[in-house]
Amino acid sequence: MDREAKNKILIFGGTGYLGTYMVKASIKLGHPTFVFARPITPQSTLNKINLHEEFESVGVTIIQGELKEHEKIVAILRQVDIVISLLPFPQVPDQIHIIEAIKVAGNIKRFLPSEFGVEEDRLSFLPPFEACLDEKRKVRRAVEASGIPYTYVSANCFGAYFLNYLLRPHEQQEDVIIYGSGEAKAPFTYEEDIANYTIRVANDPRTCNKIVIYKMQKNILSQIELISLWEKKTGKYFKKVHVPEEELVKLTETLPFPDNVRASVLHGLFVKGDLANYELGENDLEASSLYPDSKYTTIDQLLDVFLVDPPKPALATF
Ligand code: EMF
Repeated sequence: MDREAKNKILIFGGTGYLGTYMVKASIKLGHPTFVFARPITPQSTLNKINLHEEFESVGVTIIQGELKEHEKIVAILRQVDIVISLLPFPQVPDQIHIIEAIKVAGNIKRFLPSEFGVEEDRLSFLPPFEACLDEKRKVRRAVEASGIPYTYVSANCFGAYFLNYLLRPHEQQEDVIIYGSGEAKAPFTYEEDIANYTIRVANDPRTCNKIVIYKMQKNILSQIELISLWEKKTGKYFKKVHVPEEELVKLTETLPFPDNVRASVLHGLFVKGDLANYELGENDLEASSLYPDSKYTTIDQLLDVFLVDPPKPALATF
């Protein structure tokens, strides 16, 4: 199918951590791609300016504006087919402006609100993270009430992000931190696969008004398994420093924002193992089953990449 026949995709948050992967995947899969981004100002970082230039050099159309510019957003929506939001906190509640504009425009075939992490309608976490998830739940309910065709994506743990966070390959450290016993498993999805699957999901009639979970069997590992793989590949042995559950719970209660949120994310993911603990229901869709032709990167393969050229660590958001 030529580019013109492909759905036009508008991405909010396209210059963020997962957003850059998403924009590149949209272009690579042949979609006319638009990014709604905050205006470049004299205070904008060089990284942001360079990213705008890089995107435009590969054919991305960038519309600069603020989420409160209703008419501007309606006008751009009328030129596209699919909307993907990757807006991070604290902009998650501001997605209501996108929902309102989509209702007025009336032509959007699918809206994917800013999710991509845990499946928040099935899981609960300690208060700081739970409060963030409550905001995402409110957006889901507003989307459902609006009647806009939607898909929610739960991609679980971002692969490169968490390999950096847990193994810290950029630091020459002798020890590695393990949250809890280290035996609880978590599902990981490499960011490039999150983006590739999501562009396909957004265009797939089978996923309309559904939740799609990215949970590939080969990528469900515990911290101990992850560290053991890394030790074998690096030939190094790391001293394991355990953070007991009770200490992590205390950190969720005492650390300032956003560190308290991160502590509650770690507690849910790696101490309770909640993401790996629930089984997919018969109505659940799982990405690698939907697209068996699409090879995904295993964590073992991603560790091989890390061995030679570890992606630089980033501070993802919630
Ligand atoms: O910084 C984080 O975690 C550090 C421990 C945030 C980025 C992690 C995150 C993960 C999620 O699902 C796995 C945020 C939101 C999520 O839904």
